[in-house]
Amino acid sequence: ATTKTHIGNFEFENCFMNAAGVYCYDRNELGQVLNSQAGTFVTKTATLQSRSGNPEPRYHDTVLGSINSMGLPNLGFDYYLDYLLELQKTHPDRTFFFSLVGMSTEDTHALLKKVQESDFNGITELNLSCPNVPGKPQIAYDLETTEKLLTDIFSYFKKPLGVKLPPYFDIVHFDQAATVFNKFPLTFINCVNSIGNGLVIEDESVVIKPKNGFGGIGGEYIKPTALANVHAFYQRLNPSIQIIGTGGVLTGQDAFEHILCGASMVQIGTTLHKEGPAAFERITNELKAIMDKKGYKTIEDFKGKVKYL
Ligand code: RRO
Repeated sequence: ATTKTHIGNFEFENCFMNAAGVYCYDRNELGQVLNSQAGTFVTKTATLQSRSGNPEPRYHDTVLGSINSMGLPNLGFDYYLDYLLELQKTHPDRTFFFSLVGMSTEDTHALLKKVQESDFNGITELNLSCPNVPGKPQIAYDLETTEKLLTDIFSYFKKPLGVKLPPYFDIVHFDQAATVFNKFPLTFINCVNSIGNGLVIEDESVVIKPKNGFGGIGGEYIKPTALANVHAFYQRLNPSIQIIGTGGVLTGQDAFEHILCGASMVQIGTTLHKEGPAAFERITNELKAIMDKKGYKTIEDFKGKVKYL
């Protein structure tokens, strides 16, 4: 079996990649994903200026997943763009994802205009779902703001663009969000970011320092929510908008389920943080074994084909 895939007009040797925020802070981490079995990588969400993020400890692994309140630490737009432009020369046959968001609407437009004017020829992922910057709401929970933002963006942004979404939890919200996204020439949506503002307690105490312990939840806890979001949007979106599935992927079986729900690419966050880039080879082999056993040769053979009762 092959786990090749495509997003827009770009082909990828493998459907697995990191989730933004994990193994993507600097050239060292991105280089490790580049040289792993992953099909591509996405950078840590970049802001115009570098940020040190929230006070530590700000990431904590649990048996069933993780909680984080990193607060958007990143090396700044120019750092990631320089690396991406360098890779376009050294790896002209490959395509990478650039994750971005501004600390304000004006900053978001400034960032996207810089991408538009640059030689970057990869895919941009606009993060509409960071749950961890005190005082800044998750943009995509406000669909009026989101629609206005996308309207303004697509007036000047002509390169491939997708959005990273928070999980939604109500059928009406799936309907309303899909109606907004269907108005735009998005290349993809990515479901889901961490479930925002959970609270993990161990030994009578919270486990991370920012926000008195509140943080985004990832890992095994969130797979049913992630699958529901992938499939709800798969059912509702124009087929030209592809779906990246993220959330609760520990095994090849988890990835198989994301693809059954409609994912064209699968991202790995908490498991990559726990296991390192060797996770890509293990999970790819597990998915291929499932496909071989079922007689599926490509992911197109089962993508979106989850059975109903
Ligand atoms: O940096 C973070 O705190 C962070 C971000 Br930007 C995000 O989108 N999702 C997340 O779980 N953490």
